[in-house]
Amino acid sequence: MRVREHVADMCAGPEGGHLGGAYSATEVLTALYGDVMTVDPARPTAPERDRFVLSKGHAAVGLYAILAESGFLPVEELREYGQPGSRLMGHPVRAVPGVEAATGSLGHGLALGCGFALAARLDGRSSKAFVLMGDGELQEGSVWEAAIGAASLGLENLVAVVDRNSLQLTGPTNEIAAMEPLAERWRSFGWAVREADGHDVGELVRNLGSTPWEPGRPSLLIARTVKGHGVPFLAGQVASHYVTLSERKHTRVRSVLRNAPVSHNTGKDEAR
Ligand SMILES: Cc1ncc(C[n+]2csc(CCOP(=O)(O)OP(=O)(O)O)c2C)c(N)n1
Ligand SMILES: [Mg+2]
Repeated sequence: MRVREHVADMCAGPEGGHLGGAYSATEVLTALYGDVMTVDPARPTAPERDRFVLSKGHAAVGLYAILAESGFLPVEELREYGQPGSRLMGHPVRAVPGVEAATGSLGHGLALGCGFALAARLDGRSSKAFVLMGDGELQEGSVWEAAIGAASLGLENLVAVVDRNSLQLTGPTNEIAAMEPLAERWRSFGWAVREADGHDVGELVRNLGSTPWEPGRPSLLIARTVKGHGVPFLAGQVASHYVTLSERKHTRVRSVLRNAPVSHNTGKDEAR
């Protein structure tokens, strides 16, 4: 799929990029921008638009790719990623059309989403706020403050997705900090919770497109994913977190993506 190819191209530049977390989130981004969200690239600041916050801002290369494929940015601009003077930096900023918030310091996106959702309610708009978090990111205490706030305010127009790729910067999330039972934890905070195959666009659209799942509650989707999904020699590898692809590796990644397009159903085979 073109999003993954763009990401590979960006990660082959001098800046490198967070490929693993962009590939685990590719189908979530595709579902959101392709079907679920009400956004218009011709009017990126229209008041009635839905808001998206990439709380795991390090996956910026994935966001730039989907924004370009959705018409917010010229596809050619992706070549400028990481170059001096480019607005496409290692972490996203609001100078980029479609980027609602500067992110990269983990743990802040859910609170931003709460603000967007509350503002919409106060203004009488039907806009929703969508927030994508990493699973390692959930170790930030501010996430749980925002989770309490969202449920207390009854923000049913807030939708959060956890990219549950089970890896963070230095290893498996469950070995670094106990994460489970993740769904029960969010439920106990007052959220409506569902789980889905995070590489199945249809399943993601069905779930993310039908919120609120419970009246008066914010929605949390645990998207089961594989870090680096789509390229067998990177999938499920901690080392996929941040890569600068050599010319040889770039060619290999491009040929895998071209010759064996990613199945949207499961990442399990490719993790082996
Ligand atoms: C507050 C903060 N601490 C540390 C970092 C450095 N950092 C960048 S990515 C990352 C790991 C995040 O893991 P996860 O949330 O699971 O992301 P994913 O696996 O989706 O890439 C860390 C620690 C950061 N960006 N912000
Ligand atoms: Mg992770």
